[in-house]
Amino acid sequence: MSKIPKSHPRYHSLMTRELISEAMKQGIVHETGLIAHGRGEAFDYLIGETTIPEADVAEKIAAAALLCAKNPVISINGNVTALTADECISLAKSIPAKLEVNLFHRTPERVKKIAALFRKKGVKTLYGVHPDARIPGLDSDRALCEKIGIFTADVVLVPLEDGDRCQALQRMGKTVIAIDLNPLSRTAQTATITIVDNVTRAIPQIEHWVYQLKETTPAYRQKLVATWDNSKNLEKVMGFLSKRLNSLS
Ligand code: PTJ
Repeated sequence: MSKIPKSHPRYHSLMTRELISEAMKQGIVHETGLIAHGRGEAFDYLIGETTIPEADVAEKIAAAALLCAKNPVISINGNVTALTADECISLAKSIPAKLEVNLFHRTPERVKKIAALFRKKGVKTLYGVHPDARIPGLDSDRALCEKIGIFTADVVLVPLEDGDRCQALQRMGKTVIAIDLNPLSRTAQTATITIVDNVTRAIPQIEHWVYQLKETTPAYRQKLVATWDNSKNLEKVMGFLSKRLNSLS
């Protein structure tokens, strides 16, 4: 990794870039993952590189949905592995939830490398390595999944998703929690719960809420999920963005 001085005003952002770039060299992140990261960075800049209140409330509802679920699954891709493997493992333990590898640019080599990394970090079962089911209506390899994992999951957390699978999972009747810095993306627009935040901040914050909400009753958590209005929250995110841009101009 390149040496970035800690005093650099963009230290955190540059270090994150280094992580993504290193993971691409190792064959974990697909080269288009760099482009996706750049798009994410641009939106993160616009929201002020912080968890905005609208994201925090969505993270709370996401935690409630994951705790209410019978078979919750966290979907893992290249970028998520590079940026938040430890945080996803920790979140999965706190719920508890399954971790399933699901790649848009799927190759046996990438799956193997990602599985090896999770194994090294102590994960005994990473689902999706040997898929035995397909998500209906999807032609890409994103459709490949595991019967006891994503295929039968009632709640799926999909950090950094492409819109097609998000819609296909919705058609299967699942609750889809998406983390996407772009509030205009198809994923953001179609998910059941959309978190407009950086995955590096969102995953630990969902875990924070998991522990807070474990102190409440199942009825309270169910009510939080049932009364969630995703469109309204997305409207508020857009309101936040336009206010922020106006205040800066
Ligand atoms: O590892 P694979 O093969 O499954 O491929 C993963 C990528 C990310 C390449 C693939 O899913 C893809 O092409 O995604 P998209 O369609 O480019 O969408 C990625 C979305 O994630 C974009 O809307 C970005 O704004 C957003 N994004 C990028 N980085 C972050 C992010 N959202 C949250 N946190 C980030 N760090």
